[in-house]
Amino acid sequence: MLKHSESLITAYIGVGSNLSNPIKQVTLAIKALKTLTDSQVTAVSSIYGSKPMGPQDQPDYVNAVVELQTSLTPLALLDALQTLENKAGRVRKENRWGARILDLDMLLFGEQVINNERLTIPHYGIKSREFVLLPLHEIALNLCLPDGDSIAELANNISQNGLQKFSAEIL
Ligand code: A4P
Ligand code: MG
Repeated sequence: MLKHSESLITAYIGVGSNLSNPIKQVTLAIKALKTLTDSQVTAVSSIYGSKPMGPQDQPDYVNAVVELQTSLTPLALLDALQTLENKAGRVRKENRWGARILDLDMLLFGEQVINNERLTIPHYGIKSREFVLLPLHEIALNLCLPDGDSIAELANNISQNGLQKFSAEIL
C-alpha cells in the first residue's frame, strides 16, 4: 500500500529460489512483494529458469525481477525483504552462493549509490548475471545504471548460459 503524497523511488528486486518448489517460492514472493508496506509493484518480469552460478552441485534456479515504487528508505526496504526471506523459511548458511529457498536482492534503488555494512547498491552482481540482466531488461527497456551503463547493452552482450523464459502454461 502506498501513500501518494510521499516522494517515491523506483527500486528493482531480484527474486531467486532453487529449493522447495522454486516456481512456487518465486510466485509467492512476487505476491508478498505486492503487499509490502509503503510500496507498490509496478512491473514483474517473466519467470526464468537458470543454471546455478557458483557451486554446481545444487538444483537449477528460478529467477525473476520486480519493479516497485517505494517511499521506504533503502535500509527499511532491506529489512522488509529479509523479513520475507525469513518468512519463506530461508536458513542462512556459511557456503557462498549455496542453495536457498528464497533470495531477495535489492538490485537498484533509484539512481542511488550506497556502500555501507548492510547494503551495496547497485547490487554487486548486477552486470555479470544473465538471470538478473535479462528479466530486468524485459521490464525496464531504457534503464541505465548510476554509472551510465545501459541495461539493454549489458543484457544484449551477456552469455545467456541456458537461461530459459518459462511460458505461462507451465506456471
Ligand atoms: N547486502 C548488501 N547489499 C545487498 C543488496 N543490494 N541486496 C547484504 C540484498 N542484500 C544486500 O545476503 C548477505 C548480506 O548482503 C545481507 O545481510 C545484506 O545485508 P544474503 O542474502 O544473506 O546472502 P547471499 O544471498 O547468500 O549472499 P550473496 O553473496 O548476496 O549471494 P547472491 O549474490 O545473492 O547470490 N544462481 C542462479 N542461477 N540464480 C540465483 O539467483 N543466487 C545466488 C546467490 C547464487 N547463485 C545463483 C543465484
Ligand atoms: Mg542475496
